[in-house]
Amino acid sequence: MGTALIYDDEMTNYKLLWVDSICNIEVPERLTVCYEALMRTGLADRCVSIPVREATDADILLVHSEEYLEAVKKTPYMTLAELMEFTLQYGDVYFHPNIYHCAKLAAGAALQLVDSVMTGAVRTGMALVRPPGHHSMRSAANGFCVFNNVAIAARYARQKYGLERVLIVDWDIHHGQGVQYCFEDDPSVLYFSWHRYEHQKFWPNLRESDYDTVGKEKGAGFNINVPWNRVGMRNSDYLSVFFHILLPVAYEFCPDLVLVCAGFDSAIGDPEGEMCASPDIFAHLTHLLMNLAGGKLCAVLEGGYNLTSLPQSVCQTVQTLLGDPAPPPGSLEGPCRSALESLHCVRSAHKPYWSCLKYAADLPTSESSSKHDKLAEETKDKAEKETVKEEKVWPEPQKRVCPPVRAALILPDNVTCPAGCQRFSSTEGLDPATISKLREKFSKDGENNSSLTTLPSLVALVDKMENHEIYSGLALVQDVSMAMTCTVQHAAALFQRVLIVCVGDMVEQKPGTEDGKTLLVQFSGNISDKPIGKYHVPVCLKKGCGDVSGFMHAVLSLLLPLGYEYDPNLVLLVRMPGCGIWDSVWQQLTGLLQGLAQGHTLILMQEEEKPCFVPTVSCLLGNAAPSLASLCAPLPEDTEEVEKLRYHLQADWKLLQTTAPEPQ
Ligand code: Q9C
Ligand code: ZN
Repeated sequence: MGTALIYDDEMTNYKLLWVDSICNIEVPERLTVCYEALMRTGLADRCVSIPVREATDADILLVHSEEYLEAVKKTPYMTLAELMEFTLQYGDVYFHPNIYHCAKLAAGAALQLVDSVMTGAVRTGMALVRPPGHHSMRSAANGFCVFNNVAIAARYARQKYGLERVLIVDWDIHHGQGVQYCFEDDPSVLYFSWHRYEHQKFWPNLRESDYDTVGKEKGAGFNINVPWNRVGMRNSDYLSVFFHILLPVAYEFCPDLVLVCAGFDSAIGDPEGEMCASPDIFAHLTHLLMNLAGGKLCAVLEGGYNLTSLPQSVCQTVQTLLGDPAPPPGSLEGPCRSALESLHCVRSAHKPYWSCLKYAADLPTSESSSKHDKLAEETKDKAEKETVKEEKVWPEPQKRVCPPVRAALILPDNVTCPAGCQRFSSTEGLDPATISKLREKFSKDGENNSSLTTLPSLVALVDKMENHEIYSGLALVQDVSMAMTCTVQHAAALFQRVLIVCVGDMVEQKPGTEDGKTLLVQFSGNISDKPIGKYHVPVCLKKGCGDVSGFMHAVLSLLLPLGYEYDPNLVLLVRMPGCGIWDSVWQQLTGLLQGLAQGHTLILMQEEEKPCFVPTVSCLLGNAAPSLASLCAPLPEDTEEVEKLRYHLQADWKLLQTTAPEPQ
């Protein structure tokens, strides 16, 4: 299942024709540098190229008024003076004789993308378009936008394919107020946007861009605004919002399709956003959305004005859509105070609407914390005005590792190896001393235990993952506990950090150490005999792993933040027999964890679990997990357990925080 790339250089054929210091950043080169970067890196060739089309009047009228469409239709015949005059009635936008044509192509490109994904021609895709769309309103151009490409695409997808729920993720650094207005009272379209806000001091300076605009009437709860009240937000701030707001809500919403307003003015170096997130963060943002809606994701370009970080970010997004594992998230320092304040406000505003947020903290009734923020801000603003804006520099994203073998499987002889994988039983290159040591260690009672036979292969597989010869692996073993103990021992000697995710109860002693070489997260129905520690996180769920909502909540808001902050070199995912996890949940877990350790996931399963082995392998190969049904409320006990753990651990793991510490 491929990835579509939709582009036509006709969309570079319009530009600003007069002097305007606000609009001069929206240039044709924005598109050409992106396309050239995709060509140069070979990414374009790996995509399915789909032609653009013009959106029809009927398409455009899904969102815009007839009067507005008729007015825009006249612009190709206007003189320069008339164009300038026409432009004046709107905010921060310019017209050109060819912009109407390009705007029809931009909207049409979004619709072509929706069609390609919905008909199954591809699984995902990206449309590189100009003009952008998310600021344009029913009867107004705004913020470089003429027609609202993504809003039109959402209505079109709902109508043509009978979709019930569409999620729009707007990671552009501006608020897509046009999208918000379009779907404000519509519960079938969930709109999420983060945006530079600075307490309404930043464009478009709207009161309704704040966290407390949550949607109206039936649509209450289906509009999520995350205002950034400071510039300089970093990777940790963005990821925190994904882990603690967007992903839990998105999984509860259960979309049939995900549309991304993919603006890259939220990346470092952008003159509009002034944020500090690195271009490779978009690999993770993309990856984290790719297991929703069965992987049906359409990214449509919006903003992005730094001609270096824009193409880098686009390449990261497209490479992730193509299924290449994400780069290491690097060291994340945790969210800043201002981001935590925003996070807290948003979670509390949306508590009434989403059961995953039911236990979110209320806003403090006193004005203490906001006062503190205002004070700090005034001091900071003064300091900022005195310093000259200096050019940001950042390293070019590293070339992502792409080992030749995607998934290697250690299987009993009677199990056939699925297509696209490599059967692995090689012990070549293994030190015989290592093997005999293993045998000594694990053969109890001196008997020649037949479950020992896979151990040398496991060790060899771990070696090849360390060499980047193989991405990921799966072993069907006779004794999962023994295999785990053995693998952990070997991997901890080889890798700096190993994340062990254990689903179900362990029979033998717990693997791992307290020195940070391993981090163990264990999900089970029983209370752990070992206490919670920085590197030992037992998650006790009421129904074990059998409650979908409780388990997913724990994965999204506990396991993922821990995993990202820990930044392992290997993820060991262990499925204990009888753990009771649903196959679709197990697949989600497998898919999500592949964002870590550059895709180096090693899965251990007991031989009897053969039925779920093919679906698991499919996820290792980069296929999306099937969509979970709309999640109901997690059991209160489970939410409490996750909250308790987050509270215990947030001093050690900053990505678990959701509220700002009390000011001293
Ligand atoms: N410096 C998009 O990114 N000008 N539009 C703001 C404040 C308008 C951005 C002026 C920016 C529009 C799609
Ligand atoms: Zn923008």
